Amino acid sequence: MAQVEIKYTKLFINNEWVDAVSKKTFTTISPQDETVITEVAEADKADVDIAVAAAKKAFHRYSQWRTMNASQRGRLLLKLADIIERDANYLAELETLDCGKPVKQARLEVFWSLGILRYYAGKADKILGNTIPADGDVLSFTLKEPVGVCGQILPWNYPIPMLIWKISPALAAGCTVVVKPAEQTPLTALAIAALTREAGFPDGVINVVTGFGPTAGSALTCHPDVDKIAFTGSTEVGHIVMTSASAVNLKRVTLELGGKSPLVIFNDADVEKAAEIAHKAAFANAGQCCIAATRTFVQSGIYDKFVSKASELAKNRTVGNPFDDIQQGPQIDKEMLEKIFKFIDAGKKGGAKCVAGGERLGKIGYFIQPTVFADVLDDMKIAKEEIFGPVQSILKFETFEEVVDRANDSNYGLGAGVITNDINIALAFVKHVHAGSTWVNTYEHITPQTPFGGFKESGIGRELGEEGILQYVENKTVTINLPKQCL
Ligand code: TXE
Repeated sequence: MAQVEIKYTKLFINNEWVDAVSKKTFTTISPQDETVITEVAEADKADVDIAVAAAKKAFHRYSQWRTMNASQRGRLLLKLADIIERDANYLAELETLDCGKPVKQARLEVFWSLGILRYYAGKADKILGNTIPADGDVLSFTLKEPVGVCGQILPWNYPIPMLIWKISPALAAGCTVVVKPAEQTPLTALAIAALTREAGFPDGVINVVTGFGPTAGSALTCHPDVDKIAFTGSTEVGHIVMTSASAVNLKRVTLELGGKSPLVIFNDADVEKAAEIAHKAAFANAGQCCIAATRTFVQSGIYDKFVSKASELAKNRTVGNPFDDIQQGPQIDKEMLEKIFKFIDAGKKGGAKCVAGGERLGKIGYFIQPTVFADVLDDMKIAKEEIFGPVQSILKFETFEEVVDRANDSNYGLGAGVITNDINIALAFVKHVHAGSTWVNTYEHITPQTPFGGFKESGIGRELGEEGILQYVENKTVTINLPKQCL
């Protein structure tokens, strides 16, 4: 295990490091060897109340933050980006320690996040309203104003990117934030909190409360002084978040939830290339990815060849110590390990053909062999529910019409992909598939500029791009009575 210095384990409130009011702590565990990494302060309602009060004060109309020029907010974000870049290697190692992803992948994710931070830094002074040719002797225009105090609840699968996705548009828009990282991966959010202080963000603008969902997370979603919640996590908890937000103060809610994304490969595709795209689409981040293409639909003419190539790729995928040069590290925790094996067992018992993997790797650490099931049918558990592990399900299809209906037959609608050389098929698929992001001859290509989010139970609202920042502003319409001669 690499030695990575852990500098911060307390709550970050009002630019200060503080213990939880209860003095409680919780352990964060290494997914690689199941040892305790460290103890971290455990926030609950009392701490969330203090953090929200700090964020509310920082949002006061005469505060340093509210009176700062928008361009200066942008410069602060750029400065933060430069400091994060300076510490990129350290942050990547800390991320790997806490969540087990390959360190080279963690490094790429830090740089990918920097692109998002810088994109939104540039947007801070470009959040524009409209002038409107309204009826009557009036002048009308709209102002885009920051929504207020934002609670931001993060998942454990991409801790740094998810933090940056959430804080960048909120801060660019002029909001203040209280962030709750996932209990499995609190360390990098705390390390980045320290960097926000170094960058010079005023007190209370950014607060980080580490703790559990039903306590700290719920205290945020139920808090009457929180104006907006941005949540990434399970669809199950998404329902809870929505219910509490609406019960308390109708706070604004954006949700980025689960998926069961289809990737459809037609007969005319290059099988080798298609299998590689599908492999990455299913196994990236050990399958712990909301847009993982977990339903690989393959047309009958190339089906057998594709299955054999997919199985070969999975068998050759390197799994092991995430600090080494490997492709896949451990799953996040014991609970997820056990959950994934329930799915693998269901696949085997349900009649799908396991053509690669299917077993645990080693006895220590949460490692699973990359697993491929062929001959999967639509009504099997592994084809319907989100597994969130390194499991690819391959399903055979015959016609375009059939596969579109089958791809859309899901409560989810996050990602979808199509691989074909026929532009008509590609565009028809894009038009008819129910998904927030669709890719043609590629997959999982997410950029700072392009909105991301789900149809149906995959979520509400969009992150990234122009749409992403609009989720953090209120629209104020201003109408001014003007005598006719002034118009
Ligand atoms: O998610 P949870 P879990 C899916 C994936 C996975 C499943 C369960 O299928 O197998 O979710 O993972 C906080 N009020 N995704 O249990 O519980 C929690 O502390 C407020 C998809 O980790 O949804 C954490 O910070 N907050 C997903 C965050 O919610 C609550 C990424 C996510 O935890 C809360 C992760 C509550 N009552 C899992 N309960 C994606 N969309 O990428 C929990 N939380």
